[in-house]
Amino acid sequence: MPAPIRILTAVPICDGHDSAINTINLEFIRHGIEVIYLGYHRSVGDVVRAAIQEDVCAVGISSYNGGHVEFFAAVVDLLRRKGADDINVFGGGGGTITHQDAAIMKRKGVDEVFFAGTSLEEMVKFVHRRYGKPRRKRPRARTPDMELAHKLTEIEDAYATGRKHSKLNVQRSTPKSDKKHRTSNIEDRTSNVIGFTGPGGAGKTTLIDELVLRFLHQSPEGRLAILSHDPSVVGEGALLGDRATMINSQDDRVFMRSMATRGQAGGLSPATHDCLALLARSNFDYVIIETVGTGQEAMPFQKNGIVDLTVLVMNPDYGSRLQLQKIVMLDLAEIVVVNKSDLQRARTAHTEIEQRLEQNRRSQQLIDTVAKRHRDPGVDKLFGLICNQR
Ligand code: B12
Repeated sequence: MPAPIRILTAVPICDGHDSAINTINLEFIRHGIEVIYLGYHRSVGDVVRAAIQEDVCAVGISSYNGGHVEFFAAVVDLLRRKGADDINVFGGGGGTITHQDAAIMKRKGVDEVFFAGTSLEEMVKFVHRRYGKPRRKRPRARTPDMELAHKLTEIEDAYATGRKHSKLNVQRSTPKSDKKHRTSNIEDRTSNVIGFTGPGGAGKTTLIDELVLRFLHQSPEGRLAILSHDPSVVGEGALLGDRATMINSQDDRVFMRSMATRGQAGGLSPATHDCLALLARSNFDYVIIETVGTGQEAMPFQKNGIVDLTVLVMNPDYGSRLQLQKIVMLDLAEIVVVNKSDLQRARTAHTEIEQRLEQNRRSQQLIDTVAKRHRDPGVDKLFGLICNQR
């Protein structure tokens, strides 16, 4: 099976018209395309950085508030200057983009502009026809981030197509049974790997973004990587939308990659381990891995000990106390976070989870956070704990 087409979509800076792109995203994923959605009000630099890190075939821009000739051209130009000229640009903007504008945009390197009245089917066909073929020989990566992005694609593609990928120089080793070695079995790792998991809607992505903000302030030279997962079925598309939430993470010191689970249950993708191994050897201070929203039985990081520290993020609204007995990760996580602790049920949740953790007789930490709140003291405490375990 060929690897899914991956495209990035975004709405330009000073533009909040996201309704069109939301509709188009859904149509693309219904037709087997993996869409990384960057969100609205995004700068040229943010779009190009994301396109390179995600190593997409093309960027789809939806523009309504004017300035489209300049914005589209600036994206094409910056991609070329960064040596990523194999990433194409296309898009639309209803009646706000005239035919004359579109002709100028095409002369400046934009592949296609769609006008009002185009059917969704036509756009899907265009993407399959234009970007569905395997990419020709890749241009030589000009930066370490671009090289990393290309290698991650090779790994994902090898898994998708069932090819062996021994040539990719991704080493695997046997699990360490010695409990004292809490480091993962990923060889030659230089980074600390922190795993975040928990049910959907608990606020994992927002929490990670807040931790990234603190890291960027604390370490002016530091770099970190994020490997983020969203669910998908084999051969189907996926909406990889974490970038739209992660505002602070749109920074040159953050390398972020979005992965679809491509049919694997449990929160991660078949290619995750190898991708993580590569990232962990790539001189980041931290590699953060975020699972999809998981169920009670999930133990995403148990296999081969792929993380150094596991954080379980819970929503206070998990139902009755009995439900807690069934959540396996409550036995395994080093840190349990009750996010959205401004909600009414949060105090009860804290007490019930505390009692549940006491049964384990391990030194697990329990922290209350409100990740969406600026400078939340709970998030500060979590950040301190993560830094201290290094
Ligand atoms: C819906 C809408 C809104 C909604 C937006 C809701 C949302 N979350 O998106 C609301 C009411 C909030 C809004 C607000 C504003 N709006 Co308004 N809005 C529109 C409206 C009516 C429709 C746009 C739309 O979503 N169309 C639906 C899409 C699916 O269809 P389409 O546009 O025909 O696009 C086709 C193709 O171009 C293609 N396409 C589009 N994008 C992409 C991307 C890719 C990758 C691909 C492949 C294809 C593609 O898909 C469609 C296929 O048929 C337009 C008027 C119009 N008729 O276009 C004004 C319009 C865009 N808005 C306008 C303005 C001025 C504003 C405001 C500034 C008003 C104000 N003073 O507050 C604000 C700004 C909001 C902001 N933060 O940016 C102006 C822009 C004028 C300009 N550029 O010169 C317009 C043109 C109205 C007008 N005639 O004055 N707006």
